[in-house]
Amino acid sequence: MALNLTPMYRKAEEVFRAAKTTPEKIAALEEMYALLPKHKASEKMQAELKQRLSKLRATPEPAKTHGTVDLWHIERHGAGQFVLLGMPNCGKSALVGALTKARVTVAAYPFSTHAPVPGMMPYEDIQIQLVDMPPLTPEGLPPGMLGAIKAAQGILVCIDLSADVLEQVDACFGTLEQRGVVPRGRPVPEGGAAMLMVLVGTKLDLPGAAESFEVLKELHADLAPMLAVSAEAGQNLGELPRQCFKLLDIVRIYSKEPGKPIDREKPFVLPRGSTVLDLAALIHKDLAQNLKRARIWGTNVYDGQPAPREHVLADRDVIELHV
Ligand SMILES: Nc1nc2c(ncn2[C@@H]2O[C@H](COP(=O)(O)OP(=O)(O)OP(=O)(O)O)[C@@H](O)[C@H]2O)c(=O)[nH]1
Ligand SMILES: [Mg+2]
Repeated sequence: MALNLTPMYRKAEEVFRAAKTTPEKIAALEEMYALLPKHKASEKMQAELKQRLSKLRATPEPAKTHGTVDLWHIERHGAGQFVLLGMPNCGKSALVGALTKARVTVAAYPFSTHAPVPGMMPYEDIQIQLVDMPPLTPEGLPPGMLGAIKAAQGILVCIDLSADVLEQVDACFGTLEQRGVVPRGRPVPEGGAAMLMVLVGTKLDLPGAAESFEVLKELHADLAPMLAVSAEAGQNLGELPRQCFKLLDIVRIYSKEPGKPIDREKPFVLPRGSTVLDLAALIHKDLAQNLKRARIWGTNVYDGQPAPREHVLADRDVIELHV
């Protein structure tokens, strides 16, 4: 059987030949892979392309330190940062695309994401940062990726519910554990990191997905909190930010200037257990030093009750600080 390569494929091949840098070569090879007719006669070529891609990904451009941006450094924004990890093609980018305004690449072929892409996911009146990541592979992680994972607070471990779920769970959690990344609450190996983790079953709209999710819940209930979603059908997407918020264990506090209305636009976000003094310090260090008294509107208090500096704040409390 002939390969029947299309003119578009030939064009992508030309682009590959002209490519100078590794990312350019990777992008061109991905295009070639996407445009290669998928049939029996092209199987050898598909395998070759995949092999060339893995090789290129394993030998990225040398890290540049001067005047360039470190791709793997994702500045934290919002109330918390979660990275999405999972096997190739499991639906990470589609999920980030559905929950944020980030410009992600969603593609029917594996390895379509090769650098982190951050986006902000709204939850009620705050935002939580999601970071789309390249896939985990048996060959290992690209240099820089482990650092980016550990720098986040949490991981959304994405498991494609339309594929072999148990295999993916072993591969994903195994890859992380080998590198010292464990769920919070477990002993942390030296140099490792304890992280918030959620197991997110993806592609819930596909046949058999709901049943696979039940299997996961039955066999791996102790691994991490779990939820099943579909980025494409929009199933359960509201549950994901709620779960992230719950795990972050934070409180939202609104400030009120004396004699002025409450600023409900942008809450301050603090770890649960924070006090009035912590809030003052977060707003400005001088404010903490000069704080004379505070009043509080919220949970388990009467409106405008005086609050001592060590008063522990509850989610959605309103605080008026006097200096
Ligand atoms: N039916 C269905 N298909 C989905 C869903 N989410 C993603 N897909 C499809 O799965 C394929 C892979 O999606 P991506 O989001 O690119 O997967 P990825 O995990 O980012 O892939 P890599 O970046 O290569 O690791 C695409 O063809 C998507 O259209 C979903 O919820 N339902
Ligand atoms: Mg992707």
